[in-house]
Order: sequence, then C-alpha cells, then structure tokens
Amino acid sequence: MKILDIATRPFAGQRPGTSGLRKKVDVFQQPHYLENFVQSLFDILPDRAGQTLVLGGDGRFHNRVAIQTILRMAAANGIGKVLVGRGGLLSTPAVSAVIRKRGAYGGIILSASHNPGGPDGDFGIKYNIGNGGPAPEKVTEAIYARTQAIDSYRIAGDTPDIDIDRLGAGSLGDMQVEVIDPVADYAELMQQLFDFETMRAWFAAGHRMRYDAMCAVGGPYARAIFEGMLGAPAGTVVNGEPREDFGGHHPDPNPAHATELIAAMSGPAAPDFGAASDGDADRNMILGRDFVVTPSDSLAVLAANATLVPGYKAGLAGIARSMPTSCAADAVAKALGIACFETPTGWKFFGNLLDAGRATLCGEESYGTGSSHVREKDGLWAILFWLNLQAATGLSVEALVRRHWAGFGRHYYSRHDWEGIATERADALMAALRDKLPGLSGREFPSPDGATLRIGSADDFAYTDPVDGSVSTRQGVRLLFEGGSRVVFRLSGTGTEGATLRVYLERFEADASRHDQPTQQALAALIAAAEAVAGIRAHTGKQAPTVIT
Ligand code: VG1
Ligand code: CO
Repeated sequence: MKILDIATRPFAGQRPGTSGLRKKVDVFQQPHYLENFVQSLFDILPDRAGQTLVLGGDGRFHNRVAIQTILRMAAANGIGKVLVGRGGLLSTPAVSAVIRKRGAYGGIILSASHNPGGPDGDFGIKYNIGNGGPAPEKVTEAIYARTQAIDSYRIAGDTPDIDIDRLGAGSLGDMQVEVIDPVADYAELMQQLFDFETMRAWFAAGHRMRYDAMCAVGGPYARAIFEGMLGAPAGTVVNGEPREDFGGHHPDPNPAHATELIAAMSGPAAPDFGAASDGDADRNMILGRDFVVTPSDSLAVLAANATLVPGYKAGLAGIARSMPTSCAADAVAKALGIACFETPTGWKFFGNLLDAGRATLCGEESYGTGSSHVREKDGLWAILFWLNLQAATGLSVEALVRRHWAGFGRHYYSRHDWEGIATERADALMAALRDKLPGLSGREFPSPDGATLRIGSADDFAYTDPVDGSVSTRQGVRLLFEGGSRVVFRLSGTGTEGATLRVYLERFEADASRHDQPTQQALAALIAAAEAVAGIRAHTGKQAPTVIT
C-alpha cells in the first residue's frame, strides 16, 4: 500500500461553525480540501493508532466519494478499525449510539444537516468524540489551527474502493473495515427506552401517523421502527428513501419547509400524529391534527410527562436548554424541583452536563430535542417519545399541549430569520447592538394591552460550563423584559451564504383565557421593540424576515 504525501498546501482553513465544517459541495470538491480537514483531525488525535472510528452520513451528494477518501486516509493514519454504515448511511444520533455501544474512539459524520443537498447544495463534516457527542470547542479550535499549518496529508493509494453496500468485515491495508446495519444498534436502544407494546396497541386500535423523512436519512430508521416493529400501516413513512438531493426538498422540519406535511395534517381526515426530521435525522417536528407544537413547548411537555415513559420512569436529574429556547422548560424544572441549565446554542454544550449526570433531557428551539441516551439531539427519539405519551395517556398531541399550558402557562414563541445578509452588514448590526447594551435597561416600548413593555436588563450571553469551568462569550444579545418576555439576537453559525440574523421572541402568558392568540399577534409588541432597538431593516436593507418559525 502506497502512502502519498501531497506537498501542495491544502486549504480547508475555515473555522468550524456551530456544528462542524459546512460548505457548498463545489468547495468540498476542490483538490485536498476534505483531505486537509481530515488530516488536521487525525493530527490532533495523537493516540489514534489502532483505535476504532464510526463513519457515516446522511446520504447527500458527495457522501460516497468522501467516505472512500476518509477510509483511505484512516488506513494511512494508523486507525485500527472503521465501522461504516451500509450505503454510507448513518444518522447523527445513530453515530452517537454506535460510538457509545461499541466503545469506539470517535466518529466522523458527513452531513450539512438541514441545508439543501445535491451538486449545487451543501456538504459538511463533523467529528464526534468518545462520549458520542460533538467535539467540544477546544477540539474544533485545535482542528482549525491545524488546518492553517499542515502541508501534507497521508492517504493510501492504489486501493480499490471498499464495497460499502454489503454488510460484513473487510480490510484496507492493516485497517479493518466493517460495514454495519445503520439501523440495528439504534433501534435496539429505542426499544430499551420506550414502551413498544403500548405503542403497537395504539396503532392496532386504528390510530394513524404520518412521518415525513424528507428524502433524508431518517427514512430507513422510521420504516424499520414504525412500520416494522410497531405495526404502523405501510405508507405511514413518506419520502422514506434517502436521495442525494433530498428529492429537491429542503430537509428542514419546520412549518416553513415541511409544507406538504402541514397540509396533510390539516382537516378531519388527517392522521392523529404528524412528524418529520431533517437531513441527518437529529431534528424533529411534532404535529397534531391542525396543530403545530413549538420545539420549546415540546421539551417542556416531554419533561413534565417523562415518568410515563419506561426509560425515564425514575424521573429526571435536570433539564438543559439552549439560551434562545423558551423558558417553558424552566417552569417544569421548577415544579419538579430540579435544575434547568441555560447553555449557548449548539448541542456540544450539553455534553458535559449529560456526562456528569446533571441533565437528563435537553432541547433547542431549532427543532432539536434529546436525552442522556446519546450525546446528540435525536429526531426519531423525540417522535417516539410523543408517540409513547399519546399511547400511554390516550390524549392527542393538541390535548397534551393544552393541558400543559393550563398547568404551566403558555410561552408564546417565534424565531425570525433574516437570511442572506451581507456579512459586513450583519456584523455591523451586532456591533451596534453590543455598543447600545449599557443604555438599554429601563427602555420602554408601547404594548397593545396598555401595559408598558420595559427592558429590565440587557446583555451579551456568556456561559461558564458548570462541569469544567470553560467560558464561552458573545453567545447572543439578550433583551430581558420585566415580566419574563425576551428578545435574543444572534448570527447563525451554520449558513453557507452570507450571514443569517436570528431574532428569537418569547412572551409568557399565565392566563388560560388568553392562550388562543395567533403567535405573531401575541408577539407583535416584542417584534416592534426588536426592530426599534436593532434597526434590522436599516442595517440589512431587507423589509421582512425570510423564514418565520
Ligand atoms: C443551528 C441552530 C442550532 C443547532 C445547529 C445545528 O445553528 O440554531 O440550535 O444546534 O443549527 O443543528 P445556527 O448557528 O445556524 O443558529 V443541525 O440539525 O444543523 O446539526
Ligand atoms: Co441536523
């Protein structure tokens, strides 16, 4: 086996964002680009020799090519064994589950998550560590630093492609390659957590569900679990075949992009339960008939009812949510007498809390929910949790949420995304906001119900990890209003075109007679206050948000 040393300076050189390195496919197709990132990763793993890695992706365009390259590089870098998902497929939560179950050293996931795929779409790569979770900042920073300095990489030359479509063991030089069933370990874990009998009975009694895989990697998992193990009728899973371009879908499970599912869930003939997941199946959207659940509410409802599910019947150690996620979960934690942690955006910040046993459930407003069963957010897991709750209580999705609001109050919530802003303009907006921070507390805004909306305090969120003490600053500008309303501004770290400004809006309403307002109307005064403070239109030159969820 020949080791090629390429002497040209490669150029990954891009700071990994919220979740790994994400770029347009043609950027990844440049000579040495992927190789630079992968060699930089191997270089910062000094004890990699002989170790086992897990490798798979969401099946998007370039997945198969990248897998062969990574296998050759792993062999040349002394990796002992690679477990590859058949067809190159593994969802993000499945990688996490496989790493943990098999005691692997780490894993490489090929995905740009909910970003569109295909030759003109996006590609991405992320590294997970031995606990099954995303590499923490010190690891991603080390990879980045290494990409700036390396001038060669190691790759096994002259080897035929590994057949990744057939299960079983093989080798590449001295390295073992085992092609594994992408679903088996994951499905087994789900059976340990949820009451499959009760859920089977729910389907047998005639209840109906529609799960939209959006032509992404969730399909094979959903087919095996819902239609296979739980006896849901064939056709419960739609768009279930993973496609390289996601069938032209934007595999982002939210009301703006999953329009087909929203339509199918409306009207008296709609199924009882609707759900979708994203490109790499770590996100989830939950729907009832004519009813959409916000991700922040979803986390709170799961937490409040967790003991109905076998895997959580002993109760929760704590809850963790990302800072922009609504405070609905905090209300549940308070009632349960457990801690609620507030972390920066990105799943990697939950890892230490989960490892230390201080949090059991975690969630983000961006359609991400998960628990201590793996170290990633987990789309199918969240959907099974909701299914288990419906089957155990006999209540519909809407009834579960309404009962929750009646008990805990309602946190109206929305996120406004302003996409495709010129980077300098977005940076200028954030810089201006940060400059204004000291003068913001006490500022008042009109509110339609006559009560004045008043900023109690404003800051730029900083987080000190309660487990290892590491500090992350500049995680989003927060306007904290008296009475609990909040507006948060931050720039996306996952986009590939210009900048995206995310504006997160939240208002608490205790009064049950006021739980039926349209969300945007309930948040109108806050939306106006956000514009008044940040001058979004003037800064961006845009008139309206691109996506409202
Ligand atoms: C977005 C979400 C964040 C999520 C991240 C990765 O990041 O807001 O909550 O953790 O995507 O999710 P950003 O920086 O664009 O706001 V995934 O499904 O893309 O791995
Ligand atoms: Co994702």
